[in-house]
Amino acid sequence: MAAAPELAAQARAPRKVIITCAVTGSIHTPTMSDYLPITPQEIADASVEAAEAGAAIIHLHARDPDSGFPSADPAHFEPFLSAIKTRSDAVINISTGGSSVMSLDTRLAPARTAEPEMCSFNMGSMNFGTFPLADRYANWKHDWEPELLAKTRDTVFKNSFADIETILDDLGERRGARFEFECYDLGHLETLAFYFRQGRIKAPIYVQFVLGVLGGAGATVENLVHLKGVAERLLGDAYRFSVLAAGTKQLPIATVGAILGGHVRVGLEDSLAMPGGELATSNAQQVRAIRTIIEQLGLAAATPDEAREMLALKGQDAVAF
Ligand code: KMH
Ligand code: ZN
Repeated sequence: MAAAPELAAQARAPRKVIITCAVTGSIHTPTMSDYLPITPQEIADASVEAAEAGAAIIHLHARDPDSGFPSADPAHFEPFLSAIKTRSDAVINISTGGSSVMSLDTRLAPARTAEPEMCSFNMGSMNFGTFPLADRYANWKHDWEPELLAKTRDTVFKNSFADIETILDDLGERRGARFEFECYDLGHLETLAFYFRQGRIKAPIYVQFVLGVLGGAGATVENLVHLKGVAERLLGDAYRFSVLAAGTKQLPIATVGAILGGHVRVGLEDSLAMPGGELATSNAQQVRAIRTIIEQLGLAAATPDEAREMLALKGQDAVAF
């Protein structure tokens, strides 16, 4: 005889949460943290360690190995792309954002060359201000650091409709890339829905709610809930969402994202710190922290292959590196 229902309660299979780790980016500069990966070896090691800690997707930028200056030169990507692919089965997600001072062609070069499973995709032009970060430092390792930060005061991060269509055609149609659609504000979701209705974006649509960038929506629970409501109305069940917050709000806001049914992104690209304000000593430390929270919520970190399944990716064998 079957046991009484309350005795037979089976633990439900935990919802799988995709953890993305963005290991270096183009926002932070070498002076800001000795833990920021700069060289190909450091970027590869940080990526593999993040994957071993539970990240299913690694989001990648490159840097000039000597100066740490943000680079979109495919030659700066190649050494770590092959290393990460050899040492882990993580999904590699190459930035098409590069840095806001780069031309679109420069930004797209690494993804056009490497043909990764995933690319980031910025869904609108915007101000992208990192100049306030300069106020925190008196001395710099490199002259370019304060200069680049100051430049963001009068730089528009350009992502016109023509730019968006170029990325859809070049990387989506022609190279089979799937996208992490970076939505910093409500209008970015409207643009995403426009191209979805045009049939140029296919479900499942992976929306990254990006909060806390100066020029986009602030890193608050209210903004996340509002943006999620807008996405629900515009995209229905065609979308999945992840949450990234810049700065010390990164883990708390990602936690709310997981509670709301989403996936999460962490990494030194967007926050050099842990919630208490102390410097994170590695990307893996942030991955371990959000993974522990996810598991405490009765959820589980998705594997790379589970992420590939959820996001309909083309597979690691279909890349060009
Ligand atoms: N740094 C994040 C706020 C990209 O690389 O294309 C957004 C980002 C964009 O990662
Ligand atoms: Zn990025």
